[in-house]
Amino acid sequence: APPTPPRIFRSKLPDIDIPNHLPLHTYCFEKLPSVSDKPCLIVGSTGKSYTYEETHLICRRVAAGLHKMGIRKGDVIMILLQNSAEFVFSFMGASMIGAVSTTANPFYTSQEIHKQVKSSGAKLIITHSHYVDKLRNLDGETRIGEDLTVITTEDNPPPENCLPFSTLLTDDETTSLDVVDVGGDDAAALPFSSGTTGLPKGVVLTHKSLITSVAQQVDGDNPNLYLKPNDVVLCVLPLFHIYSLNSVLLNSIRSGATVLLMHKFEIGALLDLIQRHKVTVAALVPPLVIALAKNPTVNSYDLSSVRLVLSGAAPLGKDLEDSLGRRLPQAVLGQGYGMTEAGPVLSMSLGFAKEPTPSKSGSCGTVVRNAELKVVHLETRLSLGYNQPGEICIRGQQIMKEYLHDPEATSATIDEEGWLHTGDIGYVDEDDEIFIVDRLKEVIKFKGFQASPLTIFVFN
Ligand code: AYL
Repeated sequence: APPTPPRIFRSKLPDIDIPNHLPLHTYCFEKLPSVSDKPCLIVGSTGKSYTYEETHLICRRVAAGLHKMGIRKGDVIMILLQNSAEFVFSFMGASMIGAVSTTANPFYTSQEIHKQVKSSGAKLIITHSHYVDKLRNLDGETRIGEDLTVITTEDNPPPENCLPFSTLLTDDETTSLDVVDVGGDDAAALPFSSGTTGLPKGVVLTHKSLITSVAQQVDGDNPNLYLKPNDVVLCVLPLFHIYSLNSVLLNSIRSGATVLLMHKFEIGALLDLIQRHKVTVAALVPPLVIALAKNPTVNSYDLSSVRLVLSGAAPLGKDLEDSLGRRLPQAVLGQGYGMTEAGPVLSMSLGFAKEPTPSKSGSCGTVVRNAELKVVHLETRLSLGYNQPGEICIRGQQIMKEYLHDPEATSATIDEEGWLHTGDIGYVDEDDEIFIVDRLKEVIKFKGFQASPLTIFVFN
């Protein structure tokens, strides 16, 4: 008898054409002419805002500035920043010249940062002045200003041997950009992740993978995650993590929505900003859901503008989801399930769609469109049907290209048929909704983010 074909789960939404041959920045800013005067970024702490046109112009200036500093296609820059407009300008500017951004948590120890600098091969770091000390003389070799260019966001005066961000803001934004041919299989982002085993590794996400992932969420006649130009999207989760970079920043820019940047989480400031800027969409992790659901100060703010709350990166219990639902009765609550290596989104609640189908409390939604998901038996590796827990695997153009310089780890994660093995145990119920029940891997998660035991996370 022929071997039984694997049981493959698909989205209820039809596949769409995804323009993933484009460069990421071109795809994200594709609708620029129709939103040019709308606010793209608002800096929460100062209230300063940048229209789409201004944002795009500054990104192009930074691109030309990076080129002037010797950064070329394929070169890696490290973005070691808290959420800020400069983060966005740096990431998009790098993309425009085909450079790759490796993002890191500024709260990492010197040692952790230095490991990532070495392993990614970053030539230039963009950071805040008060983190520069972490970069000095880490191995007794690297010298700031010599082997490593360090750019700081605060201008007057920058720390010794560092350059101010304004150096990047050349006024000849048109030069050197048009000649760079980027897109498709070229790397765009290089986040670090431990994956299912071992130490942090560089996850190569290409222009194609990131465009595919964003399109799977926000494109099509009936997008899985429906964002509109008049949405104000809360960006409190750190952009150095792929969840916020992809599902908040890239999704919002593609959709012409406004991104409200918060450089750190503080409950009072958060509530104040939601009320003041009439936030409509909030992407959260379970610890922030707890704060919103349980903190008594929430009652003194008007949060009625919030229409959608996305939770991801860690399990969200049914009870917690229900108590947030009582606080925000007007909002649709639901989960996204992602993994850095998976591009990152595997599934999302269809309650967020333009024509929504409600998802069950506790579910991670349905597999995204233009992708295949299967659940395999832990021993036999055979694919399983409805309601049978096993390892979740995903296939599609959104997944990572590879782990940087690590073919062994790559082939242990992505098999010959293109299936990425997540190390998560879950099942798909008879309504095609995904439930995660356990993890095979040893990843340490702290407040929803991968962390080494030494790491003090930004939310503390
Ligand atoms: P990484 N429920 C339970 N566990 C989850 C969930 C969830 N909703 N989402 C992620 N995880 C766990 O690489 C799971 O073990 O990326 C998964 O393998 O830091 C691991 O976290 C991956 O951790 C979104 C929504 C991105 C979520 C993400 C998560 C990115 C976390 C985009 O829209």
